[in-house]
Amino acid sequence: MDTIAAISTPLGSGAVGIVRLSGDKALEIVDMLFRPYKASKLTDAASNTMCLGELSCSGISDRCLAVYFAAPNSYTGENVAELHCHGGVSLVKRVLDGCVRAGARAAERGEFTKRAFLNGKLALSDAEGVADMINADSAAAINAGYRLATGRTSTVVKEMQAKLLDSISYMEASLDYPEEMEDESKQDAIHTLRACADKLTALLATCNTGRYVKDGIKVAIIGSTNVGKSSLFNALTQSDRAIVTDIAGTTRDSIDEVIEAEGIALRLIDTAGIRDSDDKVESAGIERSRRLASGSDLVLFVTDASREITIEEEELLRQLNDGKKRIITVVNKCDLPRKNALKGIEISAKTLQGIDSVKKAAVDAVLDSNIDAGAEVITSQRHKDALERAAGSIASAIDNLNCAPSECTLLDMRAAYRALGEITGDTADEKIIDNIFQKFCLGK
Ligand SMILES: Nc1nc2c(ncn2[C@@H]2O[C@H](COP(=O)(O)OP(=O)(O)OP(=O)(O)O)[C@@H](O)[C@H]2O)c(=O)[nH]1
Ligand SMILES: [Mg+2]
Repeated sequence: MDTIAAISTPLGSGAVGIVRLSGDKALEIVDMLFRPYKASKLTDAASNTMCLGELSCSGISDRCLAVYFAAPNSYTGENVAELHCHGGVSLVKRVLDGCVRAGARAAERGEFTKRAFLNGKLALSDAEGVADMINADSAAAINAGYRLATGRTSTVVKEMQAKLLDSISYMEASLDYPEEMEDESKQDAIHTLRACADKLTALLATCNTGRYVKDGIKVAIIGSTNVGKSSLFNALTQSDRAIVTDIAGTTRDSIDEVIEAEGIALRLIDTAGIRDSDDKVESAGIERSRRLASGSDLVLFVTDASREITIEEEELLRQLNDGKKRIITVVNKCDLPRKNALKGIEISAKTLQGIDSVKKAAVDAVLDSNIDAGAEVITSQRHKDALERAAGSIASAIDNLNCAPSECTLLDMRAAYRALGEITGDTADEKIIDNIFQKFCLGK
């Protein structure tokens, strides 16, 4: 393979900037640019060991660290070298330029990880886990990415594929033999198919939770004007991002912010208070509030404890219920005398009473409590699609097994095998693979 090079750290002034090389000439190139202080060249020193030395290229020098990982024991499976220089933008760009002049090519997005996949170091789903970890913004999302990256999903999928393949081979072989053997192979197949069907059902049941774990929960704060939505938003985000006044109709445009609760990202949206308004700008904001409510995973319906519930609020609640929204009612201003009979979580955005209960309730309302924390969770739509197709083919194989020729069952079993292979990557076509790696950052 040709040799690729990229800056693997974000471009900006920082303590360290890493330029990474992978390919046939990676070691040769690093030896041209870098002189360790305690050896004549980096590759004379031990693999996987940092060496201090002097880097010279593109008219600049740096005292820095370098390391190499000899094939096949590297991230990509190829010879890999890394130059850990000082993290100046101009400096690392010149180092990359030096690598290119010495014979490397600038890497494309995700090309290091793509090579790791092509060299059998990672399953395709493992590589997706790496990207998920990089893009994660909550502890749960990082951990789900980590489980994916370290092969939890690919192992389960490969086990199913292996069992299917055994049954397929047995059934194929039995076609040329007397009926008893065909019956035996069908017995074997039904056993395998039922086990796979159960596993797939269990995996697919985690998809909803998986989506929230990975992408977070979209929470719209909705209610009449002046009930304290923006005050609640500020209390939850521990900021003063939203403007709070005692004038009804303060918030015109929505604002959003991500917080973490119980390890899950909550994507909070403060919205304009909903009421009848002749004001053009306010009406546009109210229209936006309704859209955001309907596009959210959860609505925090805020009401004011210090006054009775209004007809408009009752109407708004009815509309939200009709839209099948998950709703948590939040009764705010509980520091004032209570006049509002609506039941809900009692809080005061002013004294911060009950704010933690709102966070916990938001997570509990959306996450499936039946799924235990350490369980395998499907977080990717792509994996979900493939699992659904595999489950469909397996259901059809089970249906056909005793009433159609074995060939029909075999077709379904092969289709299930291929669908599962799209997850691990062994039957994924080039377009899918390219699409996945293009979502990576440069240098990964
Ligand atoms: N006593 C008390 N006052 C509160 C509380 N929360 C908010 N307020 C007051 O209620 C008024 C309205 O608060 P906002 O947060 O701007 O209300 P809002 O729902 O965002 O209002 P709009 O943006 O106009 O829809 C302000 O004067 C706040 O100080 C609370 O918990 N207790
Ligand atoms: Mg507001």
